[in-house]
Amino acid sequence: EEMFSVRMRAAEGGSHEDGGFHISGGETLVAKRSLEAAVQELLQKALLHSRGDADFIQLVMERIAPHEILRVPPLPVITATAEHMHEGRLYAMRYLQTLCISEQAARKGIELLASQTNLRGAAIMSASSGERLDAGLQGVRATRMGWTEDGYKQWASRHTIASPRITEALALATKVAHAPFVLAELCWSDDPEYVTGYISSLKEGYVRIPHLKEKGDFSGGRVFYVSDDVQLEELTSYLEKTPILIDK
Ligand code: PML
Repeated sequence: EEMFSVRMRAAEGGSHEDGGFHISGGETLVAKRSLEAAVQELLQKALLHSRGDADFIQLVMERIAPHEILRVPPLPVITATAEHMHEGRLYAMRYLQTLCISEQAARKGIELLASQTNLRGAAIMSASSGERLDAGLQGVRATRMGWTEDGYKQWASRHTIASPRITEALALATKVAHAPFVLAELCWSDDPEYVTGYISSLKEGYVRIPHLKEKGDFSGGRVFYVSDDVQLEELTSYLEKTPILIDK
């Protein structure tokens, strides 16, 4: 069946694609018969995040050649224990180091997310030095990923935590974990009401950390940690272009 990539971006205070303050973004890869429903869902998300008041909402639909699509299973999900932010960040610091991220890079990644309130794309960071490598510090956005209908149903029936936020994050994290040169991803939401984040890797799966910030904090974003032999063009092309379907 024909597949479509659907992407949404909403902004405030700007009328063209690059202008404005980023409010919301979303992403899916669906069969043609689900295209309308997917567009509606993303539009609702944009309206919800902007409280019906976005200056700019962009929805892009693009046909994807079926033979280009790679299918991978979702990363296994584990939830760590952390009672409050300090415990969560300490856990993150230690856990990142078990994934071959240096202490310095782990600290820099956490500091970056803690200091950013409107990080548009993910930062690409050297896992050894903690240096930011994305060109012009513009960030890179992972796109063209989604669940198969069956894959999603099966996953949701086995995971009581299934929610649009978590399944979207897991699809992204699964795509990113399969990226060349990526060792791990660190993420927490910039939504001030949502304090759970995660560290994901192909090696250990998707590890949720219940408290990576305090309520009311607008900071957040994503860091992709990469190995020293990283080829940025190859990595960026995979993240932005390679279509990935999350299947069982
Ligand atoms: C986001 O909403 O922007 C990212 C959500 C990350 C955490 C999802 C989870 O609870 O596992």
